Amino acid sequence: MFNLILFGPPGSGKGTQSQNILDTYKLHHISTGDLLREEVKKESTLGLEAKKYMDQGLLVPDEVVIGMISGKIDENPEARGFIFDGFPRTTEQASALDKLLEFKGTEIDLMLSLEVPEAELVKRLLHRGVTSGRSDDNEEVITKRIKEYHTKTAVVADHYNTQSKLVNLKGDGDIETTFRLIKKEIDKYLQPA
Ligand code: B4P
Repeated sequence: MFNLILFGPPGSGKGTQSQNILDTYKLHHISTGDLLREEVKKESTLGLEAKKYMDQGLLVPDEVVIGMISGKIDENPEARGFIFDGFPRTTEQASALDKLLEFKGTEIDLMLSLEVPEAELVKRLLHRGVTSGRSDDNEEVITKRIKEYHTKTAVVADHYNTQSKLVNLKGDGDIETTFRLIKKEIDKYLQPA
């Protein structure tokens, strides 16, 4: 089993590149952002709670997100491996993920961190806001999300760096160029399926 964390600030291309990785390596994709948006759409209790945070550009509480992830791993025992997209976003989530995987006899193999300058992030997210209708893609909320990333999430890279699993990649090229950089790293562990 090969387990990858795709890491980076909001708008760095985690969701976009997850799709490319999925197509090439047939890993199972777990995006906490997508899972939370599905719950919001269903207007479930979890979704209504999560929406309060997401609409403000804040992280959803750890216990809500960790519970969701555990279920998704259990539902896919035959997976070749997992892409964790947008998770973990706090050191608490990282420790919980490590424990969860250890319990299942596996671990994170690699964290790829996409580095993109802030001005480019804002530009991409404002553009996505026009087409996606996402309530968190306006300038005020984007600024809050980037701030949350710096205060709570950026430190998660250190967690995996101390385990020698972190690789930083330039994420400001076009989608194909960035995917070539990602593929070069994953190929060291796994062949395309
Ligand atoms: P997410 O859904 O994870 O989304 P994101 O960080 O905004 O975007 P991503 O990096 O995936 O960017 P994308 O590929 O779409 O989070 C949303 C919210 O959910 C959070 O703010 C939080 O409230 C909550 N949440 C999620 N996970 C959580 C967790 N673990 N704990 C607590 N709360 C959590 O790319 C953005 C845009 O750029 C797209 O339009 C794309 O087309 C474009 N783009 C991508 N790559 C490009 C490139 N190379 N060149 C030009 N444009 C590019």
